[in-house]
Amino acid sequence: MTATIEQPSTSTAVTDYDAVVIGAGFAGLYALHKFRDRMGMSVRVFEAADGVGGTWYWNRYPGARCDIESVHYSYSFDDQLQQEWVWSERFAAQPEILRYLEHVADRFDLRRDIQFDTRVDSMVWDDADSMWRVGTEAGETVTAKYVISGAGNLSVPKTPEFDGVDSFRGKVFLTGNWREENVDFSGKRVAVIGTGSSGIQAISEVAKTAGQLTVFQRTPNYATPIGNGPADADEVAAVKADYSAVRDASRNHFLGVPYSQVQPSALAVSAEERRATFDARWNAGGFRLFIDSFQDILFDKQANDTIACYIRERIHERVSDPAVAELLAPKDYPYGTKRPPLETDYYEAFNRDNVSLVDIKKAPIEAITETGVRTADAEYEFDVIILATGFDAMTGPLLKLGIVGRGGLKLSDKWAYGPRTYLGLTVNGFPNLFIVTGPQSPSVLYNMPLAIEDHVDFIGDAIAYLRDGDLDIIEPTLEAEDAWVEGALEISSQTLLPGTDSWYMGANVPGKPRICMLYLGGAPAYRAICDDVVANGYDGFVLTPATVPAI
Ligand code: NA7
Repeated sequence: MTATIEQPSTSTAVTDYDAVVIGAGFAGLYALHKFRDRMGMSVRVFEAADGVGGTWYWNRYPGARCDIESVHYSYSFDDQLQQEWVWSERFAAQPEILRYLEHVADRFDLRRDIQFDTRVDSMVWDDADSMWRVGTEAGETVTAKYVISGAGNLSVPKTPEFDGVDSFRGKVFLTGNWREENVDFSGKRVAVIGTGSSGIQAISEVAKTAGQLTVFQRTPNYATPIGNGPADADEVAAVKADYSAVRDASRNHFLGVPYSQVQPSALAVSAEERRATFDARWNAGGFRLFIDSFQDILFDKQANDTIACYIRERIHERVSDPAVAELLAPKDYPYGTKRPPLETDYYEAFNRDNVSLVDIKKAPIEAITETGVRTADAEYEFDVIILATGFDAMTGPLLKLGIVGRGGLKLSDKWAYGPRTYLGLTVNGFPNLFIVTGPQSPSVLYNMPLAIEDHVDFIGDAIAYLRDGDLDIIEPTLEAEDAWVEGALEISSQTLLPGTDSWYMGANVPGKPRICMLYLGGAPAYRAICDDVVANGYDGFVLTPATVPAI
């Protein structure tokens, strides 16, 4: 199958911009540089915040940091940039990542084409003129031939699900929309609700200074050591000596990191060998335990049980009170089927006198009150409540944009039963719309900066192909989209992920369709598919010329 080239189609109405890009995080910044500076397009970026950074702008909660080593969790598109930038820690904290993105914006003179403080709330495809009309909350409308969403996967925090939040007389923070820096918790009675990655990072930090910290946990998590510390000069020098080879190795790895010690099966080795492997990866830190131990842990429940049991044991070793340890140790779902949080001294926090744990599975939160939190069996008083309750992930950011495609088709209607995409990048009925790291691409299970670069490069190549062929519109066929969705779901059904309630499955948001939103075939397989699509002349897409040929 190759692309269909259709005749005729469109008018050649002039647009305000060649492309509108949504968001000025990792995706939007690179997209602007690529399309404007490398392809000569006119580009407008709309950014809701007053600065660049995306995720790293909005998540300033204490302890926020990346979970892939910074020498890998960074752009690869410019060798000078990656050679010159110096990370101070192995896993940089939010302020440093934000500084990096600000540096990138300055270095490539990006800010002049970014319109800050501007939230896009409508994007309507004009069939007659074959262009997007992009509207902002302030009432401005611009037109563009292409729209590229760099709105991210984890950028719409869940609306708090507790009654009475507004009545609380103290201060409420939301980890996913936290802009105050250096908040002082000393002497304060602080609640953290939620023990996902954000809650776990915040708890470890806040525990150090809060007068009293109460953690409300619904589901315990398999958190493992991040192994952070100052960047090791020798390790960094080794990476920089051959950065392109390191990036190639990353791109050839399932998760986009240059790890190479994974063994085929946790069940094919002796208990001693398995333990030695788990110990080595635990000590190395980061995602080594998750992704560089045994290949079958996400596919085989028995293999998963070995690692889940190992982590439970390690939690018990670190928490002094066995009852608290038992509460902190997950039992009801396989390891890795929720995104594994990485931690520093998280479990030790519960050994402190000023930290306590409340099981809200047993006694759920009934309401936030004027003075604190009421659960089914107790009332707690607080000065500060931190909601670390997660995001309307993957689809939330796109559905918030008010996207309407051909013939008035709303994206929210098209996706009423879950996202439907071709390659996680494009949607039938929504011509010339590209989604960077969209649902049904590897996205959050690929090292994000590299996933973003791959997608932006794909989009740039597609636009260049259209330009070179005097083509105007690119849109996936319904057939290709259906096959892609079916294929992605088929792969996910071979893993343990669908059995667990997680944001990967949309299961964390009440009422959201339950469907796996990731392509789980791994980044290398995914890229090979994308390469084939290109090599076969945009297989699965319909490409439409710009003008009706003269008769
Ligand atoms: P997560 O991983 O979705 O974690 C949210 C946490 O909040 C989790 O422990 C939830 O418990 C808890 N939660 C959510 N809603 C409620 C309600 N209504 N009541 C009680 N507890 C609740 O979000 P994060 O921000 O930590 O991390 C998201 C990603 O960002 C992370 O995976 C990294 O990729 C970066 P539950 O498990 O649903 O029982």
